[in-house]
Amino acid sequence: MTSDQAGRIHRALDGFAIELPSWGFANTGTRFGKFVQPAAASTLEEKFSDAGQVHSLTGACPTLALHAAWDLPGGAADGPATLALSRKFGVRPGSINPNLFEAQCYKFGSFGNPDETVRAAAHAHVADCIAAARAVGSRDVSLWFADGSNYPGTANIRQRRDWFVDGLRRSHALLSGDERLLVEYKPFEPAFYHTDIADWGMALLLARAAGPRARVLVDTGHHYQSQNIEQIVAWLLAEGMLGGFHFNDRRYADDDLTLGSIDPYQVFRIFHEIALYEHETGARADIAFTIDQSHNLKGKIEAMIQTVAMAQALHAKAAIVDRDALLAAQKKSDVIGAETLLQDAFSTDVRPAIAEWRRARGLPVDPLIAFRASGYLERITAERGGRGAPGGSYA
Ligand code: LRH
Ligand code: MN
Repeated sequence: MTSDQAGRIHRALDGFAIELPSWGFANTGTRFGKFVQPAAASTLEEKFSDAGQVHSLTGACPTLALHAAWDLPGGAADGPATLALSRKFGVRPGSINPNLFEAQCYKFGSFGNPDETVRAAAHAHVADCIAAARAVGSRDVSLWFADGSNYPGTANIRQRRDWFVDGLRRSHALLSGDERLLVEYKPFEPAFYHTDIADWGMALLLARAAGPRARVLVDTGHHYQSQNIEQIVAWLLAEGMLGGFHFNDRRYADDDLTLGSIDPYQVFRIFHEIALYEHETGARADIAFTIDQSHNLKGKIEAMIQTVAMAQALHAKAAIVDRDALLAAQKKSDVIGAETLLQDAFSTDVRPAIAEWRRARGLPVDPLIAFRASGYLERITAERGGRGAPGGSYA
């Protein structure tokens, strides 16, 4: 590790923040069940408290993504109480995620529902979320739609597309300042024949149709097995339409496993494409990094700390790619030369440089060991443990 590389890692980590999902601290499950963890968070205060732990130990996650129905049932009216929790635990409210998939009325969709009263209800929910975002000082309203169908011929795909254009335009018109709409795509689940926003192209065209404050959100778990995700990232960067990520890992589908647990090279390649874009354009990519995982078997706070540390390590590895040498190798089609530059960076042990970065900022060298020694888990298990099994489907 050269001192130049260590310096690049420290600068990269100084500029790196990743948002925590409130639902990642709560008891979640699969359609086959939910294994309850006594220490799991179920109130917004507990979610902010746990996020505060992760941020205080890693120094890299100053914001908490909130899911409207689960965290802000009162919408904007919950603003003052939410800001009080934010001040108490030192983590700011992050992206606001409308919930357009749980209510019974959304059986046949939300923005894409043939019933215009349901579409109007969905529009109103997103409007409430935009007001809630403004009330807590959040910039992003992050939209994911479960909308789609399960059988051929049962949905008018073009008609539903038009309704999405209309709905997103209505929502976009309510934005102000630097507020953004993030449009997340997903190829399937819970719909298993067609999903209205199924891939990056559909999300890009809809975001463009909505207006200049709309961007595309890439959830790493929302791709077919053989899709080249970093190529999609490169295209969205080139189009100026990449707004954010939901990071997780998967072996099969939208498994929502912890980042880098299955294919760490995947996330490294994504960070590399972003770093190369910034290197070549001199522009800072305006991207919101967020974790979107469900921790069914791992301790939720430990899984979150593990994820943030992995994200920092992969971001650090991408920061030390010799990009000038890479561009030269690419220019003369030096295949092995170019490939080796990426592999060298990926196989570099960046842990000593990260430990130095943490030490210099008064952070524990190993946040997971520090968490285990803190007694926090024992304390919240005692405080929260007595509660029975929580209700609710996802979180
Ligand atoms: C859908 C999704 C979406 C969330 C949910 C918790 O699969 O990725 O981002 O709202 O998970
Ligand atoms: Mn997601």
